[in-house]
Amino acid sequence: MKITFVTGNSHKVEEATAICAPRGITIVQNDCGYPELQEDDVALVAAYGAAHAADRLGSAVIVEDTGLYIDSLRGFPGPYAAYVYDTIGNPGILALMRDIDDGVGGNDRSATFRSIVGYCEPGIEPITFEGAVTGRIAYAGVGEGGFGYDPIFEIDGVTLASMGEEKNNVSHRAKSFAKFADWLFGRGEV
Ligand code: ITT
Repeated sequence: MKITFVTGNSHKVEEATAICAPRGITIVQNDCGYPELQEDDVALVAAYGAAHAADRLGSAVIVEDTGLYIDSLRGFPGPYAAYVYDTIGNPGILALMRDIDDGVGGNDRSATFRSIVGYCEPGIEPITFEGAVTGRIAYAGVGEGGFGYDPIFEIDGVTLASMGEEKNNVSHRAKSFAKFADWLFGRGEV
């Protein structure tokens, strides 16, 4: 089946396609945009965005919202990951974490990516699917692949930007889209 993915980020579309195509789902990008709530919970942002886009387009849609939660920065930038990336970027995050070592007492570089897929059809309540992955913030950017925070987010010593296709097996997005695909399959739509 085909599903419309409302996003302005073509990297997300490439990754969603790599994850969903083997499951019989074709992802079609629409970059018409949607209002992003200033909310602490990315699930609320995705649900609201999906409902708004479904009403506007008059069809079933998905949106996807990502948050990055750095433990030693008390969850910063969290749902504001896009704004922070566009302002201070990876160099700014690395600078904020200059004095933070991996070690005991919670003073470490651990971080979690959360991805929420929001699905909606006109006239129904939106449904959300979450995927999360925990890793750590590297001491410097490494790797040419991926996008956004990928060069500074590592899992078992390898940054997402260095993983190539493997990112689509282990990432937050791999998990949220796999849950969404399983749900579609359960409805008999694929
Ligand atoms: P849309 O809202 O149009 O889908 P966006 O890029 O604004 O696209 P988000 O608000 O979900 O998407 O993204 C929050 C930020 O996190 C943004 O700066 C992204 O570049 C970054 N980001 C999202 N997914 C990521 C990933 O898999 N790896 C690294 N950075 C990611």
